[in-house]
Amino acid sequence: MSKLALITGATSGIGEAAAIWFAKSGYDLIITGRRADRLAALSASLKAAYPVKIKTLVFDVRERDAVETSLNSLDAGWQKVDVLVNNAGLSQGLEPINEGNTTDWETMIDTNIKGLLYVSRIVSNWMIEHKKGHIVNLGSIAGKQTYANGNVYCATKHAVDSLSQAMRIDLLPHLIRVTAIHPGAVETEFSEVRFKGDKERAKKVYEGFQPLAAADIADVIGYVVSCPPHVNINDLLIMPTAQANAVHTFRQ
Ligand code: NDP
Ligand code: 8X3
Repeated sequence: MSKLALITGATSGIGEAAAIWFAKSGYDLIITGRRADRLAALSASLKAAYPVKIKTLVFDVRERDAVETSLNSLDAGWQKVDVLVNNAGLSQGLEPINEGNTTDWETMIDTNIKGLLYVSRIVSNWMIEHKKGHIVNLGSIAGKQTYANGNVYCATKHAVDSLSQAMRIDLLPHLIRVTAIHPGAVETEFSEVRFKGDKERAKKVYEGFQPLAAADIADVIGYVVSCPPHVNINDLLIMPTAQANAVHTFRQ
């Protein structure tokens, strides 16, 4: 029987690359995001390339009712999730705390923390029921280190770090594995979203050094879920070689 992975935020970047890794590795998939057209295109291309079953679910992780209705609409077979990748997330803005846009703050908190919790609550219960499961949370170097003007984004990723520790404890009696993956700079749509469509400013973030690619993180996710059942990678920090930490990047 095929294994099943549920990936939130599969419409671009790390989530999309993870979906490709799982499909290539023979997993059936539930892929989610807000952009229905992208989910449909990804589903079609993966089904054309690999013998996998794919369910697409369109919802905004910030909307608790929508998350619950959408996930609970899955029939019993689709609830037997082996791997949940809590990837949907974003940053909005890069301003000092006294100038921050409060709507941006709410968007980040609602997406990166509350959205992750809404999805995890439902899926962890399925995992408990089926006596199996592995939750992979996308944290960030921003969840290990706070950098100038990163304030609320960094706080949300510190929360992901903390919630990953909490899940590991609370789900321990059920032997559900929980891994937090904390990447440094990965060139995706992340900076374009942070700078609200300003492509030039977004491009500058990755100038002068080789950032990670989304596929690099997908490979790491693939590694952690492929470990034998008695092995859990708790926490992984993965940086571009040219980036020592959140603030020291060697640019040429
Ligand atoms: P992208 O912007 O390329 O992808 C973000 C994904 O999240 C999209 O699929 C988007 O889908 C989804 N998403 C965002 N908001 C919502 C929402 N409200 N409801 C549902 N889905 C949502 O960025 P990345 O791939 O880089 O980011 C993926 C994760 O990795 C994030 O959690 C990010 O914080 C983290 N990360 C990224 C790093 C980087 O440098 N890029 C480094 C460290 C961590 P849609 O818009 O269709 O809803
Ligand atoms: C994304 C990486 O350094 O821009 O989480 O916060 S960073």
